[in-house]
Amino acid sequence: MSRLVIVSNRVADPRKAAAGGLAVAIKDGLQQTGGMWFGWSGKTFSDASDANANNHNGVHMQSVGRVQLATVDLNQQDYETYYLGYANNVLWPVFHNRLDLAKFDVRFGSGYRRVNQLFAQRLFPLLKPDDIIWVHDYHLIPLAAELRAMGCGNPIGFFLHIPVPPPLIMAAIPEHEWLMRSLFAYDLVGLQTQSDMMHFVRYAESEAGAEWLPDGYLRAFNRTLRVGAFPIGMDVGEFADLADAREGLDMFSRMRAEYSRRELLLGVDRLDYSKGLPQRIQAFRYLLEHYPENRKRATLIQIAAPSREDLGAYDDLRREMDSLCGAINGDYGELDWMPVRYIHRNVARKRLPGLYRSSQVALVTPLRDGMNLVAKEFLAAQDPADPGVLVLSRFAGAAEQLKEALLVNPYDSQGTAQAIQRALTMPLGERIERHSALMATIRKYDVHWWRNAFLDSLKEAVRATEQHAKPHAS
Ligand code: GDG
Repeated sequence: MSRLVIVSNRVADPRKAAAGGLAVAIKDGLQQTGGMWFGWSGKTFSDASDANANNHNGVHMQSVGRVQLATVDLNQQDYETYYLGYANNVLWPVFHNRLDLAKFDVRFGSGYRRVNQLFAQRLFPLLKPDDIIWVHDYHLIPLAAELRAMGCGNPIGFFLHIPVPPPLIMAAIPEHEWLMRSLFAYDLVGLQTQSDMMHFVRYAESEAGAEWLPDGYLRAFNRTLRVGAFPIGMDVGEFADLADAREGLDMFSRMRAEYSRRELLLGVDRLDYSKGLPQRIQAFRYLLEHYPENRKRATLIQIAAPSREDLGAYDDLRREMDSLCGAINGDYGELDWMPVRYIHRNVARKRLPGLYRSSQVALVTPLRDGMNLVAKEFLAAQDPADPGVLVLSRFAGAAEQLKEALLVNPYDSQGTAQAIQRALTMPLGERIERHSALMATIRKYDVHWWRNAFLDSLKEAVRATEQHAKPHAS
């Protein structure tokens, strides 16, 4: 069996539940194949002497069971230009349709290219001829092109966890042509949704003159690239185990005891402007104003896990949330009831299932989101005999799959408030019906399906390309 090599910006110990996200998604694939996970250590060094502290030609190697973790440090300038600059001040905002928040600076682009070259230089000597390489997310778009330039002929797939913007928004990135050409060095590009696929293909056709071939292949730059939608799923079983573990049960009973007389609404997000948090608070305010029966009755718990605090836009958001939550509590709160409990801290992953289960309604209302796993986690944690209701933004990738949720436009506070009211008053029979349909979807398209579908499609793409002996670009 070929070894799986995962490359992503950050690397986590796949045995730790706290790692969450990608670690949970790929741990089986890594363990089964004795795989390697390569990425940034999260550390920076400020001078060249510190760089020598790295072993194995600049790579820290650590074995975790059968899996090897290989990490590199970055210097301060690379951290600022590649990570804070290009990844999080250019690609993240633009791909989430926020040109107003993008900061275009030529130094960011060169830092991004430099770090991708560095990753390729450090990774290439560690590769074996039959390794399958799976690169993750927007930090590493040009990695395959750098590896190919060094002579790497391995199958390389790329999965983008964030959405693809409409072609004209994408074209605002000064280096967009270079980014697109770089993507054609992969054998497969995986996206979250059909709408991302549509944007990607339309962009490639209009800006790169690509030809759309049968079976999901695009031809441009003398290369053939396969493109597919692989909506990321969750590990439903792992989450059920977490819910049944001591911390999960403990959290559930504490929340039930504390809020026995209340309806609990819950939001769990990284504090990020893509998540629509101010709009959510405004919708909740509208609910209290126009459906006064919810006063003294409904409480919104909003967990906003700190994220990317070195960036200015996130500081502004934090201040805006402090002010909105303060105002709603000041205007509507009573001695024995606060409308919003806003918690700007990380909650331990083991406690999340209990929190989800004790809530009647989840508010997952991003302005734009690649998928949104919180929506799926909330559903998986519910009691099937008395499940809560999911209020979901139509602009989350998850909305393409989770059709039985109450879909809302998060920019419309009145419409969102009406959906929340509907959720709070939904009869048990309808809740059960919707929940069981949603569970069938998240069980069928779980994280194992996602990984296998992507890797099978990658292998097929490589076979098809070899059969046609299509020339590789340099
Ligand atoms: C990107 C894309 C796509 C949240 N708060 C806490 C916490 N979380 C966990 C959740 C969930 C994960 O973080 C968040 O995942 P999302 O999918 O909601 O969003 P992003 O972090 O923006 O992820 C997204 C995803 O990649 C996967 O492809 O779905 O669209 O933006 O698992 O539970 N975990 C803990 N404490 C918290 O306070 N422990």
